[in-house]
Amino acid sequence: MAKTIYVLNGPNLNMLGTREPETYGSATLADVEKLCRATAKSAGLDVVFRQTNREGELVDWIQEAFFKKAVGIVINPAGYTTTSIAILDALLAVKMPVIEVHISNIHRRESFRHNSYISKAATGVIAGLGVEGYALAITRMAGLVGVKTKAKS
Ligand code: CA2
Repeated sequence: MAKTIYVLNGPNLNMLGTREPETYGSATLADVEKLCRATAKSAGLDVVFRQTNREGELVDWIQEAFFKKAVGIVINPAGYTTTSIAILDALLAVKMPVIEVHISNIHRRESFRHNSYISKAATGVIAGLGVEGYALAITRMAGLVGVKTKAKS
């Protein structure tokens, strides 16, 4: 049975592709999900893909990933990046590889976006590479958790 990773998305990311294309591009969240599923499939991983506008729901899903024996978490915490000690604590507690993804380069933007609490629990951080950052994170996660990527024919 394939190993499972969780790809979790925070508040307002359900708006992708509908507003602010200059910052976040034109892909919708459904497009991001398709990209993640295709990347996970060729990396030999199963994926649980979710989005919520609620902080506690993200905490619940991080704990769920642990109890269901997932092997890693890719997370775009969105607006909770710079505020949520609860999400940080949940990620620290589950002790599994975590890759933090931001579609935009948070370090080129307003200073209030720079200080991520989540990074303190992250194995690595990808920012500014658009939605392709999710695919890069999943491919690297496969390497971190010891799954061999299928050769392309
Ligand atoms: O660049 C990212 O991925 C962010 O995590 C996105 C967050 C922002 O608060 C972070 O600083 C950086 C915002 C997500 C909102 O997404 C929208 C997408 C389209 C239209 C409106 C909001």
